[in-house]
Amino acid sequence: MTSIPSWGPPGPTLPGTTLERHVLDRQRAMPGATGDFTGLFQQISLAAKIIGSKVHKAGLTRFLGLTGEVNVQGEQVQKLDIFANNTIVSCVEAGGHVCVMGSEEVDEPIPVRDPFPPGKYVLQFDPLDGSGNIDVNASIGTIFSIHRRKTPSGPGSLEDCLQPGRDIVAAGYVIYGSSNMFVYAAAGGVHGFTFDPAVGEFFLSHENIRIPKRGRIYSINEGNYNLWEPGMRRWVDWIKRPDAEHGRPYSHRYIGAMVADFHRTLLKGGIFAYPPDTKHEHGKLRLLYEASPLSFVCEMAGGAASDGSGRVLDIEPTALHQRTPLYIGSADDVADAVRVMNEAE
Ligand code: AHM
Ligand code: MG
Repeated sequence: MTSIPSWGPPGPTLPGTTLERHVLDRQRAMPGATGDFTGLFQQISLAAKIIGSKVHKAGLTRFLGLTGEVNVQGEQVQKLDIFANNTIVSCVEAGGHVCVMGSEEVDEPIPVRDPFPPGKYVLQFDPLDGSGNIDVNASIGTIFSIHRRKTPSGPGSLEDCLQPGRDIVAAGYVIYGSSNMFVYAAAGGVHGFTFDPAVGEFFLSHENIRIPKRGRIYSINEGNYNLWEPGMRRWVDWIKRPDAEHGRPYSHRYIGAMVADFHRTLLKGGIFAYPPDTKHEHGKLRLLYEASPLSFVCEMAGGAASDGSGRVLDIEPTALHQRTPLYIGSADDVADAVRVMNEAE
């Protein structure tokens, strides 16, 4: 017999810290914590695992479902973004931690259905962002944010959804790529977890992510060049103009799925932008479940996010699906973009 417990000293779960353990440890340190927040994260992470598994079989499922939307098991073949939406809604509402949800795929706020009790949080999400990338095996992702409810009790409402990004309690994204990753930001910083398919868990792989103050990459759909305002064109011309002393020209990278373009920007630095153009008067991206959550992640990692004139997190939302211009990434690169765009002619 030995006096040392055979399971070892208290510490991280072996072979690493799971997402659930990470959130739980941080919640335990908060006075008055009830476990609701950890519970909500468990539901989101379960949904992410289910969606990730489906995404990785997407080509096969599509092949099997070619004739008449029914696969060989006789099941309806759903579009993946609808499948992702329904998976998140059913995982999360059953947990009892939210009172209402907002989704890119659903016109109105999504109430929590009977028999599930309304909880104290509000979840907003884009279930499968960049879903056009599925057909070409490129990365796609899920984006989410969590607010506390504003209405005092009962079913949640639109009022609970229309909250500025600065009041987000936690936000993050899941990227379905060469590996699946879950990145979340809360009061304790920004942390990334990589999915181990053999164990079926997300394990901490990127602790306390900090975005570089300046990068060397810009990310934008430059096919829209002639649809932009002159200030926007001026900034892109400037960032491409050789200036060895200041590290220009920057390299250009654009996957066309914001989660993937943002993930690279977060890790390597630089800037991602979706400005207004003649087709998209207010930009293309949606404030509540695309721009706001990623702006929260970016600021928590030391970066910045602007709509061209002010902080994205300070925009007061007026509609569930409203759009906003977005310039997000390294603090110095976002400041340069706003300065050059707004310079007098
Ligand atoms: P989606 O929510 O319909 O997928 O659209 C959002 C996506 C972003 O992921 C991406 O940054 C952008 O649309 C790409 O748009 P574009 O093809 O105009 O460059
Ligand atoms: Mg989207």
